[in-house]
Amino acid sequence: MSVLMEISEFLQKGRANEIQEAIKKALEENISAKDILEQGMMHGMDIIGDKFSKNEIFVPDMLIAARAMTAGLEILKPYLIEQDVENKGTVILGTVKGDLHDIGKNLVKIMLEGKGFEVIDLGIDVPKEKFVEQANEFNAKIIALSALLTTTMQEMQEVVKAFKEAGLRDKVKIMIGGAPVTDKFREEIGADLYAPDAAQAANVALEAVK
Ligand code: B1M
Repeated sequence: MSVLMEISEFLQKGRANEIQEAIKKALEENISAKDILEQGMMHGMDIIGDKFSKNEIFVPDMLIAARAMTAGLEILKPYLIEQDVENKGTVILGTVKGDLHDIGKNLVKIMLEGKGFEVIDLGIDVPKEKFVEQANEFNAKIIALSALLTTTMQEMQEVVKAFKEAGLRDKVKIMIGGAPVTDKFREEIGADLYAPDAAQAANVALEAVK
């Protein structure tokens, strides 16, 4: 079995220590961090998602896979980040209220930091008021919202409204993303930026502050 398939398997089984060792092995074999992430870890996570949809596995299984993903990202993080980049400004990042998924958000954080943004990570289940308060306090240029559920993506519109009501809408760019989110949805709710994955999120953010 190739080392990338091993990584996918360890992720599905939630084997945090083994996945870290397999990632180190892949890096030694000069496999790029991007391939390890996409063809190893995210490949495994997609299989977990499919099995969950088919009722073949349950929430605790998703949870241990998520722990293995986080353990793997610890090893991979330095390889995803560009060195010596100049400060590009502050981003306030969080998963919206009602939503507990944070792996995609954490990847977005790594990629934004890699491009030189200072990222204030508010975590998961973040109420709209908190985004507004932190944007004000840190004079943020970009508000980055993640949602993984079709139910919680609606909360993104509430965040956009909250910035309007606080009189701060013109001061920030609001970027949205997450599996159910699309550019069409961005347009519908009046957000500014959309990116389908973490690497593109960093590029879109960079363009927006140029
Ligand atoms: Co949940 N879950 N989950 N889950 N979970 C999904 C999302 C689901 C698609 C699974 C399925 O049914 N196939 C489904 C959503 C269905 C829907 O709404 N359409 C689902 C469900 C139903 C649920 C619960 C309701 C289950 C239940 O309790 N019955 C529950 C909800 C809890 C809540 O949030 N209130 C729940 C819970 C959980 C766990 C807590 C167990 C766990 C999360 C643990 C954690 O995050 N620490 C979990 C997991 C692991 C998943 C799956 C399997 C994997 C998600 C993940 O981490 N993917 C997921 C199925 C799947 O995605 N295949 C599923 C890897 C990650 C790198 O990808 O987060 O998509 P992703 O991020 C991507 C892009 O989306 C993008 O960049 C990343 C890639 O580079 N991106 C952005 C993300 N944010 C961005 C922001 C941006 C730009 C891009 O700009 C700001």
